[in-house]
Amino acid sequence: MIQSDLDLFGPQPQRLATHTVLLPGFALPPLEALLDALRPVLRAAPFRHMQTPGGQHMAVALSNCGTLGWVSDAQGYRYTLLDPQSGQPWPALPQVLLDLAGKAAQAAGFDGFVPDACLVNHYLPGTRLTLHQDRNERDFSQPIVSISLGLPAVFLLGGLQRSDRPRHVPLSHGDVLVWGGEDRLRFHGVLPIKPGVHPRMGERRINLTLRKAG
Ligand code: MD6
Ligand code: FE
Repeated sequence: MIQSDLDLFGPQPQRLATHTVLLPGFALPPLEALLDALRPVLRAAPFRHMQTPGGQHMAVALSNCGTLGWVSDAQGYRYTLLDPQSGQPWPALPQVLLDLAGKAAQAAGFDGFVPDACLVNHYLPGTRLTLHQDRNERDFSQPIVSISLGLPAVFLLGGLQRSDRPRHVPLSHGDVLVWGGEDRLRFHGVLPIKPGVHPRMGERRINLTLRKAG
């Protein structure tokens, strides 16, 4: 097969580890519907910089939709039913996001993924996310689906020890990363976002991480 034939099928999934799969451009077909669904979510629950248990402010601004929302404050990290800023339940998880997350998980080999939490992270140029593990969820057998929008990023895919040297994974607008199974507790982070303006999303990166938290 010649290269021009291959291109007709678009970029193929890339397995980065046993249970970690990158789906390049997977969020592009439903992108406009996804952005339409996000607008009212972010009106009801605007981006904010949460406090860390150590008393700093997070560089990443965040919001949530779904039954459960991830929060950080002086007491620590946890999921809540109510947005602490409004006192109201987090906005519902839009159907387009539920569908996209289910399809992405399936494409990566995880059947029947039904998230109840979507963390929405907002990065400006220069913002980074330090190495961490996602361990506030109840069931580590459930995967995580992560959608990247806007400015490109370098995702740090580490190992199960903080000291394991992370692999650098470039993430572009529309890419979806799915991981679970034995990779679920890998350390990971995001290098500082390079300055730039994305033609559709402007001067920002937005990451949506969908989880079954409860
Ligand atoms: C981000 N993502 O890409 C931050 N966590 O902006 C995460 O922290 C993350 O992408 C767990 C699984 C996938 C992720
Ligand atoms: Fe994470």
